[in-house]
Amino acid sequence: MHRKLAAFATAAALAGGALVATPALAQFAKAEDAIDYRQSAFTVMANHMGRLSAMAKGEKPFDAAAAQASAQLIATMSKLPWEAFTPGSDGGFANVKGDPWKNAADFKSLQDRLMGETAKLPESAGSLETLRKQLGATGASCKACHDKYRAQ
Ligand code: ASC
Repeated sequence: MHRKLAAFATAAALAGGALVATPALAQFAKAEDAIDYRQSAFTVMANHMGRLSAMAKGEKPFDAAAAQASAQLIATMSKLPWEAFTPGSDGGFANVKGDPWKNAADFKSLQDRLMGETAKLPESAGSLETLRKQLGATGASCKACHDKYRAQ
């Protein structure tokens, strides 16, 4: 009885402590799940950046409604990856360099820069000229982080 109670109390304390100390970890059962999640968000973003880029370069005709939809998706998706950079999720197929966990303030400022630029994309998508300009600023914010923290 006492041992069972003690085991229960220990398990509850551990679970409670883990939830308080590392809320993000609770969303992902394994490091691989966190990596999958954030890479999925980046994949969707890159796909829609590619669609906008094709219009900006004149490879595809400018379609304001499609551009608006892609811009809105990019703005939304750009909020998702960050909680999935869970501590220890740097192995395997993670594709990370430069230790974003050790440089958390710098990493966060790059996230904020990206989200700031993507938030301006939907409004910019009304004309090809404004879209081109804001796509350039957004792409530069992608690249600033990739140069430091994306392995390839
Ligand atoms: C994209 C895309 C990226 C960024 C980066 C900007 O469209 O897929 O990873 O922009 O290339 O330099």
